[in-house]
Amino acid sequence: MIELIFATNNDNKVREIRQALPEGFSIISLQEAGIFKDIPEPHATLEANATEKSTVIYELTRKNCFSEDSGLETVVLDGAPGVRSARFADGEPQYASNTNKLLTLLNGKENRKARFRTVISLIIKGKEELFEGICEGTIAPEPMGTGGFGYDPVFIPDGSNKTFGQMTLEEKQEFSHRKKAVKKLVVYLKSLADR
Ligand code: ITT
Repeated sequence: MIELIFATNNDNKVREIRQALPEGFSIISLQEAGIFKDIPEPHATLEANATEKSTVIYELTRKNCFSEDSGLETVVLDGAPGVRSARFADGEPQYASNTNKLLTLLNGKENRKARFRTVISLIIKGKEELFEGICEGTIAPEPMGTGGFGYDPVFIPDGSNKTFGQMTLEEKQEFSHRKKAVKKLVVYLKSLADR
């Protein structure tokens, strides 16, 4: 069994990543590890923030761990909200106000192309590896569905006519940026185990 601490305070991410992991892998959330810490995300890239989060937890625990930073990038807003996705509106992590701000900024814009991007930072035996997952799609004209979290009700992945908010978790996993990054993480961890 490969056991990793997942350096996140977002329960939705824990649920999605647990569901995406095959047998033989188990994750411990920060809460389960008894770590109650708001980890800063001060950097300008997903990569740097992911590294910050995994490094803080590695230095605290000295155990194998990983973090992920994700964001929604739109073409017409030059990549925004991007690394600021969690705090797009008012500097506060509020899913509904973030989504409303995005819809307001895209109002009347023809190009509604967007992508979700996840960067995982794994620290194993003290060494860092990064893994990326991307899901291309478009922003719906209004929120649809109540599933998932964050921008899910307004994101329609390419290849579907439903928003992530209208999908079950299993359906979302077929397209998910997070699942794609997790798959790469699993391939890497299996290759280490085989060595
Ligand atoms: P941790 O830093 O504790 O992991 P967080 O919620 O602060 O949790 P991020 O800094 O990575 O996570 O912010 C990502 C934001 O991007 C998140 O709050 C959502 O608004 C959005 N987001 C990321 N992945 C998403 C997904 O699969 N569906 C919808 N929104 C997503």
